Amino acid sequence: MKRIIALFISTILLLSIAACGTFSPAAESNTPLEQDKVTEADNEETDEEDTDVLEALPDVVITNGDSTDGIELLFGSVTTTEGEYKEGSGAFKSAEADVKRLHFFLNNPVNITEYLNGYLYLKFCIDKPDNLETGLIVDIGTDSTNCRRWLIAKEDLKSGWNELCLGLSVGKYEYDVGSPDLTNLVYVKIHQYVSNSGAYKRMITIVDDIRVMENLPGQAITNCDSTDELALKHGLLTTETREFKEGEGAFASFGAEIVRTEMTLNKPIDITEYAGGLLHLWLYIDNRDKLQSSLTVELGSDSENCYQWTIPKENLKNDWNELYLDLDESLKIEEITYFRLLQNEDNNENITVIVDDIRVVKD
Ligand SMILES: [Ca+2]
Ligand SMILES: [Ca+2]
Repeated sequence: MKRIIALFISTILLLSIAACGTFSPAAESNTPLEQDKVTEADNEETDEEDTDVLEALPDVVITNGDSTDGIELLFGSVTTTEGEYKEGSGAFKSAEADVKRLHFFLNNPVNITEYLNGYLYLKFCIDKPDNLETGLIVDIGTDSTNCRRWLIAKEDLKSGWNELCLGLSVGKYEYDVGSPDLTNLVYVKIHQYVSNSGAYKRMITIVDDIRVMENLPGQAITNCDSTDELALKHGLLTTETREFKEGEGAFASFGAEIVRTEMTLNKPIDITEYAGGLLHLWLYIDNRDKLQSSLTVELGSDSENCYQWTIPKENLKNDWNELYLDLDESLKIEEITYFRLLQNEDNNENITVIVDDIRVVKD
């Protein structure tokens, strides 16, 4: 049997946000590479897949953090120290005990109105997330009283580098302050989310590679927004607020079930270029203690030919969990038509389990 159990599981949890990949500077290479492909295809015959690529908008880079060219930097400074940037040659760093973490204006406004179903992406490093009082606020827009705002709980940041993909559409944790002009985005500020202004603790924060992108990185298996391209054999589509993490829906399973989600895709998805990468998914569970031991995730062509991961209940929290699971290179599974999430025991307990944004990304 072509199976493995991958023990690695990391739960980078971004409560307030859509989703995010642990890919390395892949974001900056995605669009140019894909555009190259389109150009080549256009010279020959454009097939269906290439037409999809053609529709992707290029990322809008707000700053690569390498310098202050084109930027009026009001808080933070450029670091070029090895290990203190993730992309290019530098990033914006702050090491003060201050409510502000990064604040700048762009000299040349950017228009992001075509990306409002997309994502604000940034690489964010923090040495001591526990030194935040509550969390972070990320603002972009016109000025401090006219901006789109995201709230990020400190529990959803890990010590070290985090990759944040903040959904640009307005939701529970993302909303407008005033009336930001997103045709002329000039203002970016990252600051602490505090309930009362006290003495701020010292911490180091670094921000690199801030960009706006239309699509999440990697290759979607399904965004779980509809059942158009697949047969959902266990679970059902939900579009209730708070019951999805990305887009407009997710696949939910309520009550006592062993198999929580099972689907077969109408068309195989080629993941060859993601061998050795990661499977990403959002997984919600309302009460992990009602599991006897664990959940299993399967991805492949069927239950006999698949990657398989066992996730102990201790590795989950009672909320949304963002999972990144290793795609073992040696398995050589190239085409995906099958996904399943199941409990490892039948404990006859009523549990709610939801999955969203199933996607493969590069490591
Ligand atoms: Ca950089
Ligand atoms: Ca979704």
